[in-house]
Amino acid sequence: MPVKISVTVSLVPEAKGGPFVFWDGLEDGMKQAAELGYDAVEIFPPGPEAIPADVVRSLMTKHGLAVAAVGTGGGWVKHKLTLTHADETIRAKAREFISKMIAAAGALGAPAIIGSMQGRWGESVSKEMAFVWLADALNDLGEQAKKLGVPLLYEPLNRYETNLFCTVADGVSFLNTLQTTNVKLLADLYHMNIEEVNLADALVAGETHIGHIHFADSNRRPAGLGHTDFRPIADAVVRAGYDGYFSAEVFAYPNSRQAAEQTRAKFRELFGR
Ligand code: LER
Ligand code: MN
Repeated sequence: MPVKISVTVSLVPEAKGGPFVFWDGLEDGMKQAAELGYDAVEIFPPGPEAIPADVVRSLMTKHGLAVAAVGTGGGWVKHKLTLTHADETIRAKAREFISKMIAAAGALGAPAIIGSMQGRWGESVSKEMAFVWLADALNDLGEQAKKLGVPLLYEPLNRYETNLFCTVADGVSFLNTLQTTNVKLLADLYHMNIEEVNLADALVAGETHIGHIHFADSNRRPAGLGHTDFRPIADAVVRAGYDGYFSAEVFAYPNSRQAAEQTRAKFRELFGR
């Protein structure tokens, strides 16, 4: 199975200025993704109600696209929910939100992503406590996703966005402490550019645990518009047997259409398709 290419569509106006390519609704994003020869879209919805299975499935059929993944960051952006919040009620709401997102994404054959909803430790929350809460939530939510036949994706973020863990290797160590084997890592090349010694080596070392890749350049612009050297990364992931998505979670730079075109062209240059 070859690697596949996906592009992000944000349905959250409050996230404006964030690293997403298309912003004008699912129909528009999917139409443009199909025109440019993408395999899939990755959706960033405000909540589960924004991606009703019947509506999204008919768009998938119409445009010949899969849904690569669904982000849960709306739970943070809109409701400030995290899995490691000091307040037990907020942690419970965060779990409930993610649980509904797993169900909504699963109905589309897609995994949900835990990114910014992981939160951080500090103040009244000790590091140890945060990891206990995180592990408990991931064991539970990972098994829920398993029943739907999809993994749950967990994304290590850079040091400015979390203090839980920031590298692929630390992510693998953490996954190895879980009871569930259904949580996979999301390797975001932008975060990795800040945290890893060598991106290709980190991807090879973590490959069996990596379920999804965010395809972004060093400055979070589309691949090819920063200083990341993509050739060794592409060669390494192919050699390691990765057959998941490269999904463009990047700024709409210089605009949505050109960001999608640039990403598509870079993917073709790297992978020949
Ligand atoms: C989400 O995928 C991510 O990478 C975070 O930086 C939140 O934007
Ligand atoms: Mn990301």
